[in-house]
Amino acid sequence: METLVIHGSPGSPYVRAAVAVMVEKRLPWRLALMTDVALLREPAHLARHPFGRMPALEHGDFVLHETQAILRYADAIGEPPPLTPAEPRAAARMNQALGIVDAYLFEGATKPIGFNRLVAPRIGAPVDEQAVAKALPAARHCLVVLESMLIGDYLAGGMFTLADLLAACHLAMLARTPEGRDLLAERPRLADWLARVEARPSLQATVPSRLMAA
Ligand SMILES: N[C@@H](CCC(=O)N[C@@H](CS)C(=O)NCC(=O)O)C(=O)O
Repeated sequence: METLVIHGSPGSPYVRAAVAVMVEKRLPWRLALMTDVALLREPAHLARHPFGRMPALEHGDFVLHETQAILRYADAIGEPPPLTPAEPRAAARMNQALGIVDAYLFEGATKPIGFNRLVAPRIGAPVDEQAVAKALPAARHCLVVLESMLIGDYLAGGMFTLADLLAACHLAMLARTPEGRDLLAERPRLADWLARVEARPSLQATVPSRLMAA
């Protein structure tokens, strides 16, 4: 199998998920490090990702962007077990959780809180305290809803799915901020689920500091 090349930086929860799925599915992968956000606007990257974001995947002459698409592609071509339930309602729950992560958790919480607490200080950008404070109710709501989906051990029931993988990458980033730690402390069942998912070899192999060295 040809190596799957993921373009992005280790600090991104989406990039982490794209690499973690390669580990879960025992696919050969390589991270093409994007150390500077200016690279996102370069023609070479825009050809891979017309929205100038990360990750982008190259697999031979096949190029793909959007993390959900990358997760599903890896799940389809990698080794078993599948990370998508066969049972329609469980699959629908997985899709619902993936949608929540993209539409609400990332936009409402990981992005404003994670950027201002983790990225801005590192790159010398101003920290927007108002944006952090404004994000807290939406972040709390996301955590309440995700916790309510934990009827079984995982977000879509009894099996670990792509939704657990993506949501854990986002919540792990949030948990590295003081606000995220407090919000997770309010939700012990979700915190327990996060600890279980983060203990998986795929998540362990992709903590940002390890990915940077990969
Ligand atoms: N819908 C995209 C979102 C990807 C995304 O927003 N990635 C962030 C990093 S976590 C990014 O590229 N940010 C750079 C920017 O917005 O300029 C996906 O699912 O892959």
